[in-house]
Amino acid sequence: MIRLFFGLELPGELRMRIGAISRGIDGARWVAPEDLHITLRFIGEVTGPAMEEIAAEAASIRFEPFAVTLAGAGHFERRGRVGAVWIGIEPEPALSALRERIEAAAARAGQQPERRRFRPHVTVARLSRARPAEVRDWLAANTLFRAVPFTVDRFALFSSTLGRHGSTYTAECRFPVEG
Ligand code: 2AM
Repeated sequence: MIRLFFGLELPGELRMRIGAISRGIDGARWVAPEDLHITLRFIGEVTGPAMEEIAAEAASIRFEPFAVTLAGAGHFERRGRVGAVWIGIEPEPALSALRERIEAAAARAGQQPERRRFRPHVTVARLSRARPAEVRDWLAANTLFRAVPFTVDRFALFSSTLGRHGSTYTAECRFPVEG
């Protein structure tokens, strides 16, 4: 079985920039710069043949290149606790449209529909017992984060491997605009 998700890779300069703000919360599990990404559609554990089917459907997706701007910072809570901090993404209809096409491709490959609302973000750290004051300070320090837009001209099917220091991600297939 292999754990998969669709997502966007980030340009190196952006990953470096986020790497530079990946500090200041004691006990946070910071995502390594090379693993920073935007998830478009989480798939989960599948077999090799299922992965091939998913990739084959994704390969039929066509889209026009578009620009994405990372801006702002936020957090996700679970059961009243901050579980992750992230950098946000400015609303971009072309990004949502690409996500819809990936959702349709996943459905054609037999995946159950994703019912959760799409909240595009770049997870910077996962937290379990962080001090609220440190989380607040990190969010305040990065609320004005804003990067130059970058062009999205491909998306990727990533595998996720759980290692000793958390998950690492590998782009297994890339799907460029030209098909
Ligand atoms: P996160 O960054 O917000 O944690 C690989 O695990 C990617 O898929 C991560 O970016 C993660 O989002 C996302 N992901 C993991 N489990 C998920 C789930 N059950 N539903 C949706 N997305 C998930």
